[in-house]
Amino acid sequence: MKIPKKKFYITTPIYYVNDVPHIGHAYTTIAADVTARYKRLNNYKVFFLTGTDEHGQKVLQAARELGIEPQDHVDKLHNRFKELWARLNISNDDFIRTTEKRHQTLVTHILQKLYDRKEIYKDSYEGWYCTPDERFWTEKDLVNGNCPDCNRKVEKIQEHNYFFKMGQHQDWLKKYIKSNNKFIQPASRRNEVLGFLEKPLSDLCISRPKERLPWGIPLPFDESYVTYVWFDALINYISVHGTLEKIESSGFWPVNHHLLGKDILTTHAVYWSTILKAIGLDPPLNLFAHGWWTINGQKMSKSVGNTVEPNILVDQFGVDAIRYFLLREVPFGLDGDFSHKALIGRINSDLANNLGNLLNRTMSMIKRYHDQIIPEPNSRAEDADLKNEFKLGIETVQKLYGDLAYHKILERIWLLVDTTNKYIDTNSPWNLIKSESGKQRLATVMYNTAECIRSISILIYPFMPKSAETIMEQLGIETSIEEQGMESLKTWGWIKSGRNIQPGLQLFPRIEDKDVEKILKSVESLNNKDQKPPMLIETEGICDQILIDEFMKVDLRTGKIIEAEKIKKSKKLLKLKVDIGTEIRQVVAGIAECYEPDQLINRTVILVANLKPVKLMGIESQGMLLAANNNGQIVLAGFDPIPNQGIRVR
Ligand code: ME8
Repeated sequence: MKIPKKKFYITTPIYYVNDVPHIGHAYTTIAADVTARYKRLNNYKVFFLTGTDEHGQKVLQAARELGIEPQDHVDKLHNRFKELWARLNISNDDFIRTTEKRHQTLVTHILQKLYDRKEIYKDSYEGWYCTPDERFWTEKDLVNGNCPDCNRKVEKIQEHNYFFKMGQHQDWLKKYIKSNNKFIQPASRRNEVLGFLEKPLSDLCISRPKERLPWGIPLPFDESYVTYVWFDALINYISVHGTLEKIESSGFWPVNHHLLGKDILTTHAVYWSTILKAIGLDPPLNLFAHGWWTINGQKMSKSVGNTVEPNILVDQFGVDAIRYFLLREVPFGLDGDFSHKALIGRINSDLANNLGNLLNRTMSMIKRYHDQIIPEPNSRAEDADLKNEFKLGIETVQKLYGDLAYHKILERIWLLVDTTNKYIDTNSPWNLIKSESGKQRLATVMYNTAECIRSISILIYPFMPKSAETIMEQLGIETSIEEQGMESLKTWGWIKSGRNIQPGLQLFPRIEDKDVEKILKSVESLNNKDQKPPMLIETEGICDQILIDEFMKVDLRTGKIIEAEKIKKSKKLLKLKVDIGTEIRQVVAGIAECYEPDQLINRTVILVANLKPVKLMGIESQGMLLAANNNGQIVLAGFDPIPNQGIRVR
């Protein structure tokens, strides 16, 4: 009989869809991916969830500024996260969006259930409201009259709202935290939450009047309100599993780890745990609040223009180097300062010199001494110390996963890399080859080295999946890493003799000193380049390759501008009429800062003719003009000589 797999559930926060994804978001998501992959190696059935938080004031405001519907706005924006996760090799099992029906249905159901059970009530409320954070504060919470979280101005608001009876769960929550050491990690953060719970816990305002904020999930019992964005967002962790009944029977609740940054620990530890208590679900088994990445000691922010863009890092250094660096450099739970120099240092020392060099020298020795074939060991009893070192190392790594101590796990794995390099040096295969008795020993040494490298490759797989797979390919092993699993490390000697190895390219090429300055200048300037708000960002690198038929789906036509006028209240947009031979198209183009309407009449342009129409500032746009953004100067694409209208451009 097949034994059902044990289940394991891990999540990241759902990120605000409006933000441009940066290394902070990548950090949490990579950390969750590492644990998800590790658990799969241990034969667990894993559910790994990430997604986007799509309601709230900021999304509405941004969509209004662009003159588009908020739903169209989020439909576009969430892809930036999805695309980045694919690029970073994130193995999430689902991606939830709070504007999806499956999510909204459960939020509505929970609200109605709590309302029917009188856990939600209406009251008049006066408080200080921070619009960017979408949070109410009391007078005593304010710091110098500003929001205690973001230090921005707050407004005094008085209105009727709905409240969730959170305060009644305070004693239960305190007791729960105190009696479950691992519920909140690290311990310092746990103490902070306990400190917060020393003050009386007020009830949670869970509504916003629709007239002030129409973009949210309507309250089922009062349509003139929408749900507070945090009450809505937290439910994502269970809405992904369907109804409350399905969640209980799914085997994925309680969640094993909610990974999050320290910024959102209170909302998870206090709001989320008490909401779960009220609806009768168990609290999460663990909330891990990691530290904060800064850049030169400063908070990353679009307005300062200092966010570190993961795509630029990947273009320059490769995915696995980034994954490795983020988790190796700073203990999970502590703050860290990002520096490209430190990243290059780690690539050169840990990846190129230690691991890369171990693989290269082993491959070249097996090639030279054993015709590229993993030899049969002369004795399977020798080298007990080496085998013991690996056994201990693997056991320690397994224990360290319990506390998500990623940097220690990597440190411990690299001790095994050092052990293997030392084993080679001590045995000096280059001397063993010189005598007949030496050759006997050589076979054992090369076999054991290959097995060490296989073990290391499995251990690094959660952190650097592509590199681990490449190592397996070079060792000539076809069985996938997940199939080999941690189980295959229990006894020494899984690797079979007689396999043909496939030496390949260097895994981690060294970054030469002479190139460092150039690389640093290039990544730093790309990062700082005119960091623009969403939708106006240009991709700097060449996009992924596509096939010709994918390109041919874009219908590009020549067209002549026959009318052009400014749009009231818009600095950027012009309304154009473009003749494309068979019809006249109305196009709203963001070129007003670079072209006067009169200049455009009779100009021949290239129009994307099969783009779904959208509304910009309430005006329908039936196509898009091709243009280049030359350091902020928009230049329309054109022809010389000028062709007729309506011709297809390829
Ligand atoms: O808070 N260093 O979304 P968010 C480390 N939608 N981690 C960072 C970071 C940094 N500088 N910046 C961001 C929200 N993060 C809500 C969550 S969950 C139900 C709703 C990571 O887009 C870190 O995980 O502001 C942090 O908690 C999260 O991004 C905040 O993402």
